[in-house]
Amino acid sequence: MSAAVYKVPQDAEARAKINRSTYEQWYAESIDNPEAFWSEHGKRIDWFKPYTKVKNTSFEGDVSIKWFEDGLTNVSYNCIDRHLDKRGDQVAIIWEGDDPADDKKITYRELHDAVCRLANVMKDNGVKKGDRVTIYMPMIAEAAYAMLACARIGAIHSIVFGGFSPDALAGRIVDAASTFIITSDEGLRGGKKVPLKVNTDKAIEIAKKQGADVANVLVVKRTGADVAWHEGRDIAYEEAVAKASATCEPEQMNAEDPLFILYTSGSTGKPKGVLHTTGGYLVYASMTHEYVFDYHDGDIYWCTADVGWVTGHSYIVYGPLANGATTLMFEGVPNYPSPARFWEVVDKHQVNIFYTAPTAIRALMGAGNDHVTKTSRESLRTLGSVGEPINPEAWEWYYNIVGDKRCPIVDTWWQTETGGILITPLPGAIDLKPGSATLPFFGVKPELVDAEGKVLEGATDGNLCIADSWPGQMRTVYGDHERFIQTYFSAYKGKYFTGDGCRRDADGYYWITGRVDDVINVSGHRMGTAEVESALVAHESVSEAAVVGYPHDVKGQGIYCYVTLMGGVEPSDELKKDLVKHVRNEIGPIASPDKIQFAPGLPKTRSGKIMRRILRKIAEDDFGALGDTSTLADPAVVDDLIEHRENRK
Ligand code: 6R9
Repeated sequence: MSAAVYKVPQDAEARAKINRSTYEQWYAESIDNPEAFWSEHGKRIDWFKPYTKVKNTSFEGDVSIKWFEDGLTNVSYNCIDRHLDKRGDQVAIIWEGDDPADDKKITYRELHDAVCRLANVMKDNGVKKGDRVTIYMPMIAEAAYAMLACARIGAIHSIVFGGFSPDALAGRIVDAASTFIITSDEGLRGGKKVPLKVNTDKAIEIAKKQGADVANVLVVKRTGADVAWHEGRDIAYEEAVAKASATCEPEQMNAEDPLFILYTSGSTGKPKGVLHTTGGYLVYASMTHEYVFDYHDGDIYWCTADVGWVTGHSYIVYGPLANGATTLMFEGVPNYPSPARFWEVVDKHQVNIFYTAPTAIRALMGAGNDHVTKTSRESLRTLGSVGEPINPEAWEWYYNIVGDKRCPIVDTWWQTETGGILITPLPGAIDLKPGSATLPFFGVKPELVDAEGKVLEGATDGNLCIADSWPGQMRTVYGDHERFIQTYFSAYKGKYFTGDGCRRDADGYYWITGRVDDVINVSGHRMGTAEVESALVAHESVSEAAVVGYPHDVKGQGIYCYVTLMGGVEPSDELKKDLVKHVRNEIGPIASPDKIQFAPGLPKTRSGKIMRRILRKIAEDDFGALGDTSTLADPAVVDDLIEHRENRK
């Protein structure tokens, strides 16, 4: 842990919308009187019918979360229409292609045109308010059009990351009972093509067997690849939008009408459909975007995430556009054509605010400083980090080399479930400590609790809970409210449990230490160990599997798999390769196992529970501290696992 403190730079403070005393005053108000605080800040978005009720939330019993519940609004209207008078000709989206020669700028007026046309194409094909639309797209502007078009007509979008396999896509289509899919012929990342339409066709076949009924697939041309065409089902985007009307009135949505579903991994079972609603989500996404990045009118803002993750939803599309910002959408990867790409794009588009993930920072740090220092980066003012704990070395490099010691780093802690940033510095208000997400945002009440649920005070370690609701919070697990209650509100009565461990220091700063459940974080992507295990046991040669994370220099955590083979199957390197391929096919490349160890047996308690604590220690090559193994059914298996460990230092 780093002891260094970086004071708020004077010019950052002078420029900032929120300084330290405003932060303290607003924070106190937001906790002492959330009704009054959010009643005021709810007005930052436009309402067709203003709300009279502000907060109606309970973390007990059936758990019910409602914000601004009698207000009527529309997210697409707030992200586009309301800006047209003042900023019709301002650039809304700068699109930077995978190929550095490929870019384009879309003004708010052009965005309005594109979104209305697409909304009409959906309507003309029978998509109605409340229907679920699956979006499986590369990082092209049409992905943002698709989100906003859904929001405009009240359809609920479910974006599936373009790196997911047909199986993973099928599962999400089935769970959401989507009837309409938007995809593209192919994606393009780092010069490589991603067969999105081929995957979609496969996914629909799989989903059909599980009862899904997909009526239409709207296909955007990206690479122009020759793709199979299903007459009557598939629709060519370019032809359809050219014919469609460019006028589409935004649907009047209740604040609590669903906006989107986004699937995320938990410690058990299938990925959960995290459901976010309309009013509270947009208020929270836009407010955090403005204050956390100290966004000012005219700034060029770039978040490098993919729209397939929540960061892309809240901080590429909804937050920035609600604020009338210019948001940059990047199709490519950090190291293509070279590790200088990010900084070249920063210079090319004069980016002021840059938001990325620690895994990218670590990878670029490894590529050497020259790629950075040969660029100017003078436009940069604020840097951001999200997705996993940032180690102090990477933080210092980001601060000193990328930001030339000028730019505050906002290390933003949040989750798919939280809709927006919960713990973070504000660049003009909060002194920084490398590796700490620092202090809570307005309205957020963190609590550290011990295993028994006792609330711990002062400087301490504990499980991170949030004691009361904030407007951006998820409302339910789509189609399974009981699972919502069980997952987030059953461990500690009356509190939202985040699944993260955390330390609070003597200054009240929060330091997220990582997940305390069976979720691992690989390059900022959340993965349930159970998902990888179920992919492994689906292989004909595998009888049992246990998966744990281990520290990885670039990815943050790597995936370590213990695999027990079926009787008669011989272990081999070939089989290992086949298992890696198999997991990639089942879930996607982001779930590729880093290490596979064949294990004749797994350490289990007498009641049959796998002791993951032990497996984690062995994967970390730290078996000197295995702790109590006396409850194991067969302690001898541990010796074999240690002897054949893959991570020998
Ligand atoms: C936004 C996002 C959520 C999990 C979360 C935590 C980890 C995210 C972090 C961080 C330390 C940060 N996490 N940001 N850990 N410092 N600044 O990443 O959502 O994909 O749902 O992941 O990521 O463990 O619980 P999601």
